[in-house]
Amino acid sequence: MTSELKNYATGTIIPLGDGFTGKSVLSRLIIDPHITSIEHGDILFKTKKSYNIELEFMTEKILIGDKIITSTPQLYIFPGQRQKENPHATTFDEILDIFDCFPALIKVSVLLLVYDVTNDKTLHSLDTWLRFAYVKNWIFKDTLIILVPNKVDLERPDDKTINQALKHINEFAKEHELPIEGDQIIAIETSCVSMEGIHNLRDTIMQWVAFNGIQGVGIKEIEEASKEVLS
Ligand SMILES: Nc1nc2c(ncn2[C@@H]2O[C@H](COP(=O)(O)OP(=O)(O)OP(=O)(O)O)[C@@H](O)[C@H]2O)c(=O)[nH]1
Ligand SMILES: [Mg+2]
Repeated sequence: MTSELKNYATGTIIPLGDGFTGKSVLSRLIIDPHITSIEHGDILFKTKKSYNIELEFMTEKILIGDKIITSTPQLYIFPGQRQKENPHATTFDEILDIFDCFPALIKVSVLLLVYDVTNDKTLHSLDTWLRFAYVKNWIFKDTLIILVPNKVDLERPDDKTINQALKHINEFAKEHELPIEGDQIIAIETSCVSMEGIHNLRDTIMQWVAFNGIQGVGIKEIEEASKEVLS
């Protein structure tokens, strides 16, 4: 059989956080950080408030030991809006009710807890968002939780705030007996304007899914195996 095997890994990524914290823009930038300044401007200024689920994916070949893994994280981006503003504006809960049946929403590889560093309320809301992920049973032994202080171009978050938030998530995980270790809770500061942290966030997700995502072996190996059987 050929040594050129194709190995795949996939995983679900869910950004959670209040409206206007930057979930949609951030997701669009991490799937393709190598964009022109015009495309960057379009993403920043033309991304509309979400009223529906947004689906994105990114794919990259990652070398792990002597194996090349094709890592394909899939992003499911929900609206952050929880209150009904008007009869036509769909909320997070309404959208989730519709898509709850997605098999991909059973276990989450990477949970992004996104807040806006210029708005403390969005930081405090993360407790509710984390509770929500817990109630949905999204967090399992292979989940990485990334706290994402976003919009750091506007204001520098202090380390104390970030460490307290990480401590809070850690304590929540212990209290609720979540099957994750302390090193599965990290923080990556980002700015969708200066692009600070965006490549790091993308690489961290890619690597995590390559190592810990749902693994599969591709057609190439199956083809070669069936040729062997037939010969
Ligand atoms: N200055 C600054 N603005 C940002 C940053 N990230 C996002 N924004 C802006 O913040 C606004 C909200 O971004 P979205 O990505 O639509 O926010 P969202 O979390 O998806 O909001 P909902 O769809 O309502 O849940 C947009 O005007 C973005 O251009 C950032 O890092 N810095
Ligand atoms: Mg959005």
